[in-house]
Amino acid sequence: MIFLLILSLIASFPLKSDAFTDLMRRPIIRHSFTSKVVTTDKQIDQKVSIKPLSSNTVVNYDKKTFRRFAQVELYRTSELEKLFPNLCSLEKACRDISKLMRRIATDSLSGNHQLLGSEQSVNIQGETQKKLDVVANRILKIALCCSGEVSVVASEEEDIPCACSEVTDNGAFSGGEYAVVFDPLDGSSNIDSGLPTGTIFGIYRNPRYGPIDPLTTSKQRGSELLVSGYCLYSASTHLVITMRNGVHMFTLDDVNDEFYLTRSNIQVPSHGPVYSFNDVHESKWHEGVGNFYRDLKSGHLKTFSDPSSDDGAPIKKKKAPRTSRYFGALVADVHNILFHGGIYGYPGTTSSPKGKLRLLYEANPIALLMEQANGMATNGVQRILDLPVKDIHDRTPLFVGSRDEVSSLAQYLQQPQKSLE
Ligand code: AFP
Repeated sequence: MIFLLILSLIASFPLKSDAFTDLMRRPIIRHSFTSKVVTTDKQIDQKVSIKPLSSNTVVNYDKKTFRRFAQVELYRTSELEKLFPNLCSLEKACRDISKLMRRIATDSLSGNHQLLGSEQSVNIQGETQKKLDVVANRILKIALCCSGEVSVVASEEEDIPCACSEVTDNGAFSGGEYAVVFDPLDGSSNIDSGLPTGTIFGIYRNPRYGPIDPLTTSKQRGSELLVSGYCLYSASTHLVITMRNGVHMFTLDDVNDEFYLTRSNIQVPSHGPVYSFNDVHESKWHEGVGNFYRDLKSGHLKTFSDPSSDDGAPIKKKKAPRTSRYFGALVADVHNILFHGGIYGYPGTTSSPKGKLRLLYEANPIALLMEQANGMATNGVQRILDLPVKDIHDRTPLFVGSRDEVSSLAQYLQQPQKSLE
């Protein structure tokens, strides 16, 4: 009797009961922030074994530390095997600079002004160097030269490239196969306000024959770069790198003081909404850049027919959503575009036709990285990586990001228009 009563009760709530069973069967779905792929709990557990964080537990993200990754990748290309200690030194330098960045404000509170901007010097280009620029520069120089495989370091903060034998004051450090160029602290004007900054680096091989001349070695085209990347010091510290094997991102785990692989084979979207320009100089840009910029902002970029064809008028493309972001640090702006798609631009002006950014230390490493992520980098007319480096402090206009937006800019510049000069 009781059994029949229970049966009739269940039968009277069929919908509720079905919905409940269905809900119980469904796996819990998590949206993975990094990959935008919907993943179940089980899949996450299989991919990474994460233990709860406490001071004495080790987080094992599938053992993909930066060093493990570099070891495996370099081993594949036996030609680059010797780069391993060099990359480890770079990684260590990024960790050290990241720690300094995190401490800078509280150090100032406790009266330790050693690393603040109060003590300033002026670099070769007449710009004020914050103290931290100088410290970051020194950290990188020592770390790279002591790795043993680097014989030349060229820094944006110094007037000429240095031989490692001079940096270490030891002739034993003169025989390394590689030269490293870097901007130790890109976006240093952001330091005082706690906004993002970065380190940009590129690695070349020394010419195989003849004595190593630091200046000649450093003046190679971007197309000769073996490795390039940046460290972003922001809410998290990221090391983003290409060894000409795609673009990979590592994130610093502050607890373990270890960089873990968090994104591999990053591809910049072929088009995207972000535009990053400082338009304070807009009135002094080349007319073509100005036209492109205004159409970009309005969401109506044009496509132009081949100038040799006869049908004339440009076609307005379908309106595309746009959003403006500008951090004032190339590393941060490029990082944002790498994930969301769009274009970063620092054009030349009538008074500074080559703009502000340095070809060797900023444009070339970022250009290789963006090309490896399936994006583009030009000065508006030519591919950045093909530009000759005449002087180590050469500057260049830079347009970098998604293929659609960067190639559209090149099209605007090809249209007949009166130059501003
Ligand atoms: P600082 O290192 O002097 O702050 O310059 C940063 C930078 O070279 C680059 O990272 C920025 O994108 C660009 O200059 C910002 O320049 P503006 O302040 O002229 O926009």
